[in-house]
Amino acid sequence: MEPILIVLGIILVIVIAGGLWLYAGRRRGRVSDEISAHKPMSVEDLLPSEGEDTEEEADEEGVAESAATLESPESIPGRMQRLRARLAGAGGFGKAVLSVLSRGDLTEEDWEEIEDTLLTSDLGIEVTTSLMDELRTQAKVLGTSDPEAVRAVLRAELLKLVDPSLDRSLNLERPTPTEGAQGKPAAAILMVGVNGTGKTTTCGKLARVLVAQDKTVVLGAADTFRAAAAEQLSTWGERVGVDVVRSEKEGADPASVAYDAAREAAVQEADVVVVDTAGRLQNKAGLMDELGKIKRVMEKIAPVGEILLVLDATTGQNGMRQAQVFSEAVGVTGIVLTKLDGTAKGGIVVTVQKELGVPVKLVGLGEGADDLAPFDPEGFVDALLG
Ligand SMILES: Nc1nc2c(ncn2[C@@H]2O[C@H](COP(=O)(O)OP(=O)(O)OP(=O)(O)O)[C@@H](O)[C@H]2O)c(=O)[nH]1
Ligand SMILES: [Mg+2]
Repeated sequence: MEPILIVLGIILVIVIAGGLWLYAGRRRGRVSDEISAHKPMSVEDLLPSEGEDTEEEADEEGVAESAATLESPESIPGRMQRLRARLAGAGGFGKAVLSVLSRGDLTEEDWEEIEDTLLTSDLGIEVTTSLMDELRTQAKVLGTSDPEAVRAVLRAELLKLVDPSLDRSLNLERPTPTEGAQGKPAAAILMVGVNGTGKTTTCGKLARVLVAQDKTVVLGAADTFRAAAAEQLSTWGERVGVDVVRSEKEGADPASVAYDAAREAAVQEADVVVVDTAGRLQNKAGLMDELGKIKRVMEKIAPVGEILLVLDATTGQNGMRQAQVFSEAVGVTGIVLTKLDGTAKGGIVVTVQKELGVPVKLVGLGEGADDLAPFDPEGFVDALLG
């Protein structure tokens, strides 16, 4: 064979082999890409790689915007909408009852299911029994085949229990000064309740609402039990832009701090003074007496117009006992029901109002600065019904 033909043959073999190798390499690359596309996502995958145009920068504007909007409190209708959404999200007990009622032709078991739901919602035995009687009667008269009619009946019954006729407004009228007191006293609000129910948070949120209504506010840190408590209230004061009267001394007399706050508010001619107190168990007589003293001392300046008992909605019937003792000790004028966002047991609203004869005035719906709303019976019942 001619040497030239041998050389050409070798070149041809090399070219074919190289082509095959390149083709196989491309296939390998594609397959490994496909595999990596299906690997589980790791934290690193969420981080932008260097030099990549990140969304973080774009978001910075958004963050700055929300920090600015934090200073202008949310409107009341907006809050009520959220209350609805949050209660409905938690699965209000009304919704559960409605779903059984709508089955039509209810068996005795169905009625028992309704009764259990009402009892576990903290409505209490007495209210549950009378509501059951009423629902049974209405079901006999009207039947349960029309879901709209059933809903209307249940809505009307729950609304009756929550009682829309109660006056739920806060008393923010400037009081007449006590004889001999100086300055122009502010409307005084005293926040009381057991440990951890949300007193301090409510003071902060409430101050924010009042500021939004163009009122001048002074906060009083009469929880001198823990240094952190005054710190917590001061943080709220800074956030909301109001003065906080506190004692630098841990363990100072809470009554004297409450007095100083009321006096400072009078001197400043502020509209409202909101005084936070330490959480106390209702069975500690000494601490309950202390509360009476705080009130009496504040009244050297002017009468305290509002004593708000802060109750944690998730504590159920235990909250009732607390409510009674606090009411006996200082005469509660309104209830703040907190943590309603974390429970489907809205029945405590009915029980506490019935047993104390004191209306629920405010509800706490979360830990955020705008998560406090005036209690609106219709909105509440609608939310319970989902
Ligand atoms: N989910 C939810 N959490 C709340 C609400 N109100 C308060 N909290 C939280 O409950 C916890 C206790 O709140 P505080 O305001 O410190 O309670 P406190 O009654 O002042 O507590 P003490 O001073 O220790 O008696 C905090 O983590 C709050 O953020 C609410 O309406 N919903
Ligand atoms: Mg507190």
